[in-house]
Amino acid sequence: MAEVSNQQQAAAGAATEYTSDSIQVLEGLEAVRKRPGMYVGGTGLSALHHLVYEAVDNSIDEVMVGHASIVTVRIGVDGSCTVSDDGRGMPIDPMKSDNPAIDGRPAVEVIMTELHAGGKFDGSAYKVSGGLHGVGVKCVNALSEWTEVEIVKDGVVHSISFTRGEVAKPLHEVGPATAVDGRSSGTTVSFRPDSEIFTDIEFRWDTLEHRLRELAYLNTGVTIRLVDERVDSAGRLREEVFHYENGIAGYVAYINESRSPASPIIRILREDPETGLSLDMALQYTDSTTETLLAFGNNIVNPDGGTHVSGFRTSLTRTINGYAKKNNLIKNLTPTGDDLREGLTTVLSVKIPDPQFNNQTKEKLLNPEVEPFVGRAIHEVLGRWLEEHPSDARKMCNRAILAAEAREAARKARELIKRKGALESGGMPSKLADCVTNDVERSELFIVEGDSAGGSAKGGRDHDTQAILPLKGKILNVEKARLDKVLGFEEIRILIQALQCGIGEDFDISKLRYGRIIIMTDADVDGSHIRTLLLTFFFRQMPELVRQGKIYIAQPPLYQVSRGKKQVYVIDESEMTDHLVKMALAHSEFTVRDDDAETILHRLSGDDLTRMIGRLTRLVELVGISTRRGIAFEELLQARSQDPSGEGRLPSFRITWTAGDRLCWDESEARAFVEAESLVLDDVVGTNGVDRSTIASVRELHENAEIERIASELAQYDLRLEDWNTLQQETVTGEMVATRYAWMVDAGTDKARTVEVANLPAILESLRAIGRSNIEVKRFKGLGEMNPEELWDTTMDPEQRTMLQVTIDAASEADRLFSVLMGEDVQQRRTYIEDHALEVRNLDV
Ligand code: 1YM
Repeated sequence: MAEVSNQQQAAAGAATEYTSDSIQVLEGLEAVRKRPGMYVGGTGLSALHHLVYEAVDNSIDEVMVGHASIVTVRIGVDGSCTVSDDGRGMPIDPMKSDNPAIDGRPAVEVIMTELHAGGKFDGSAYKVSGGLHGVGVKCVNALSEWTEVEIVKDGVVHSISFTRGEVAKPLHEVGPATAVDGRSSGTTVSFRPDSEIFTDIEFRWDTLEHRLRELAYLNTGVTIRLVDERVDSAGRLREEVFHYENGIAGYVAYINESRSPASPIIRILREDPETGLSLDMALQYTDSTTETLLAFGNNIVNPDGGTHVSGFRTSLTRTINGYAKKNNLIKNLTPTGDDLREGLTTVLSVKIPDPQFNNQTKEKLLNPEVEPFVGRAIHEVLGRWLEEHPSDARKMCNRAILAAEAREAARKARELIKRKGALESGGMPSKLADCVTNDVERSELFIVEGDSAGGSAKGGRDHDTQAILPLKGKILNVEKARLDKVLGFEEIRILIQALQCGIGEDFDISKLRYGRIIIMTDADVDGSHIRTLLLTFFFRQMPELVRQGKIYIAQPPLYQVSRGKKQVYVIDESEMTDHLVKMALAHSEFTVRDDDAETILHRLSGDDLTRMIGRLTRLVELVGISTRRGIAFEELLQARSQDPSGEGRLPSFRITWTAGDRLCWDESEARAFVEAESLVLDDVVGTNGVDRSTIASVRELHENAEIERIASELAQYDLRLEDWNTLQQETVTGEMVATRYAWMVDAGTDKARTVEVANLPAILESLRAIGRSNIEVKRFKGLGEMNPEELWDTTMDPEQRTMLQVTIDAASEADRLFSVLMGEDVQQRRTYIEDHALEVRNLDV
């Protein structure tokens, strides 16, 4: 915990002026690179995004103490991320220290490289937006291939850069900040995560969007802007701004968007200057049957709750039941806490000077003083609210009484089923083809759509470990049904019976009969609907199974591709293209000739060839991005001759305004042009009161630097950017002439042939065409169409299959998603589906 408090103490409050000699130094950054798990929770996607949050947390702190107003997060085409704010700027003055290792070094350098070097705690303030393990932005530096920190102070830009945590270019002055920066002070941290550390270095829009929105709700008044420069398939840049005046109350409204409200939103705010504790919460009843609770301690989500949640629960029950009793609303059944929270959406956020969490991942808040603090605040504020709103209060009580009655009905229904044996261990449903083993860890249950697929699955399975449960048609949409109604459905009873772990109050995961529960449905619309219904069931009725990662989605292939005697199965079109390319590469060579197309300069095959094709594919992708942004690549290529440095580089900035556009090679040239033409930059001023025709934007063409880099790599094979679309292949008589580039296919066999290639993109097009020749593609319509052997080989064999594990990394988002998809608001559902129609991907909540 020492680590955490240190960071909590790192940034001082508004009144405390920071000076560089108050920084303490403990150890270096190698520790972070050696054990990323300790510091950012691993090397996977969550750790990757964690880097962004560390930088964002610094900026939010700066906003919360009143020195900054806007935080911008930008994902670059080159896979980098840039976080910036308009705060005071990280300190840059030289350190004064007894430790000779740091004495005299610029503060920013020490902040970025020395573990545990934060500001000294003087008891006057604390850092409330909490980095996960409290080591802050230095983790970003340690775990990035490169990091650059740009600080603007008193109108001057300073910069320092690092490579894998080591200073690469010491702090230096860049020059005066001009109107293009739009601010006289601030901090910008740019970094590219290290692919030697992380398993996947591609930032996900949805993940960042969710967390940044959450942070904007939790910190009223903050403005966070998220920009994705990677450009989607439709050529759009994505950009979203999160700013909520109503804070947490707005969050509750957002979560409840597709539910019908059953009460106003009630806001409870409390601060205790003595202990430094503060509470901000909002709650609202809806007509849904589920409870949604999001709890935060110092901006960190606590999925396992903790003392703030228990304080809330106890106090809510006591307060509402107290009111109901006092007003004689309760007749026979007294609502339990669960009844009182049915359909209740709550967002609960506490801020604590010295937070204590149960473990590294901060799942649960432990501070004992929080429970009575939250409990008392709720009792007083909610108690008063009920007195002042008798009609709403009566409705809330009646709703809970109804829930109590339904619970009683469900209990009776369960009893009845129990007596018939359906929910008891022992009696297994007759449709289930069970496995032999009793070893839960090794066993799997496949839930299959329909009897015919069930037949193939039963025939193909490993009898020892795999059980098959075929379900008929669509199960009930449980999104809006109470347990008593859910239990009325036979297919659901069969499922519960097969799992053996009970449901509702009887749920006990230790009784679960299988280690994995695998949903195996067809790759079509019906299949995906059934899959969503099943996921809704698990998410709403047995959320613990989802939380513990027991639920999987099988990935049956859509195609079988055969070439000669060789057969492979592929999941979708894009995997098929990859595969065809791989096959084509295996029996082709690529040659590059001199300008007269006579002498062969390079003959590429094997790994060399694969690498070259990889680089070229990326190049074509980047050119595609540039084209979709509205700049023809030919135009860019031509612009190379105008490079003022004479080096023939691609331009790296574009200015656009109503009356025209212009390419530039560096930012200062762009600024000079904007000033000379009296244009106004859009990130400097809003559009208010400014003539639109004079508003210009200067956009950095990040991808061009990347294109140059790849082009220089390709030059080693004499592949030239100039050959983008120039080469002539066909003569007027229609005869094919040799060009500089050619594929030699099946060399050394009787099928040997040469495919001449006209230009750079055509190298890839011909390769795909070669891949498609002599192959046969069979498309599967459904699981039932596959014979048992095929189904085993492609989807069920643990040695070969791929499966998706269903996880909840953003519980609130998953919650909302299910409400939208399964709820009653048809228009909202349609909008959601339209918005997401282009993202053909598996539901991975
Ligand atoms: C994109 C990341 O790091 N902004 C930032 C960081 C700091 C300050 C301002 C700052 C804080 C204080 C005084 C203070 C940091 N300061 C420290 C340290 N954005 C980003 N903006 N002056 C400037 O808290 O007293 C660490 S970060 F260590 F100096 F306190």
